[in-house]
Amino acid sequence: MITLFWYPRTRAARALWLLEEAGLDYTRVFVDIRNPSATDPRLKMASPMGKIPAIIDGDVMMADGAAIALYIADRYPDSGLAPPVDHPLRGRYLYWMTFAPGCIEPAMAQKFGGWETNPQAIGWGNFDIMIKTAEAGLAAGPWILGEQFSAADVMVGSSFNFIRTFGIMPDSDILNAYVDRCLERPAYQRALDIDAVAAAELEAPSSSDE
Ligand SMILES: N[C@@H](CCC(=O)N[C@@H](CS)C(=O)NCC(=O)O)C(=O)O
Repeated sequence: MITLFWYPRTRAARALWLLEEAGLDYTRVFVDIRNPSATDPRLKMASPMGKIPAIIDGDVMMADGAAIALYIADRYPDSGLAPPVDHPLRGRYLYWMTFAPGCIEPAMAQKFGGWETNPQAIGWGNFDIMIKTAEAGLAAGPWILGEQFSAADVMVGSSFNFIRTFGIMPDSDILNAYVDRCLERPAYQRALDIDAVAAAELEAPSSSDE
C-alpha cells in the first residue's frame, strides 16, 4: 500500500491522478501546509524540502511530482504508464517528463513575476517559447507521445491545467484541446473529485466560527 502525502488544490493533485491512472492501492495522509509544525514527521523523511506530493512505498520514501511519476511508472510497469527503457519512445518520454518541472514551472513563475531574461541563457527559454515547444510536441497528439498516454501526460497535462486555471493560458487550440482531453480521463476526474471534496470541507465554516 502506497502512502501519499497530500493537500487539496496543490501539486499533490498530480500524484493523485497518477495513482488513479495506475490503479494502485494507496492511502492519503492529509498534510496541513498552512500549519507545518503539525505535519506528520514522516513527510520530512520522504521530502527533503517538506513539500508535497511525497510518497512512501515500502522502503522507498520520496517526493516531487515528476520523480514520483517516474518511479511509479517504472516500479509498476503493468500500469502501462511508461515506455520500457529500450523502447524508441523512452527518450521522448523522459524529455517531456522533465519538461514539466524544468521548463513549464519556471516559465509560469516568470510569467507571474514579469521577469525579463535572455531566453538563450535561461534553461526554459521564456513563457512564449515554452508554449510554442509544447504546442509543437502536441501537434500530432492526442498525447505527448502520440497515441500512447503516459505518466508524462500526467505531468504536462496537469501543468497546462494549472496554467489555464490561473488564467495565463494563451489562445491555443492545441493546448486547450489537450487539457480538455486530459480532464475527460476518468482517473483525472476521480482525483479532482477527491480534491474538490476535501477543499470544500476545508472551506466550510467550522462550528467554532458560527
Ligand atoms: N518540486 C515540487 C514542488 C512541490 C510544491 O511546491 N508543493 C507545495 C504545494 S503546491 C508545498 O508543498 N508547499 C508547502 C511548503 O512549501 O511548505 C513538485 O513539483 O512536486
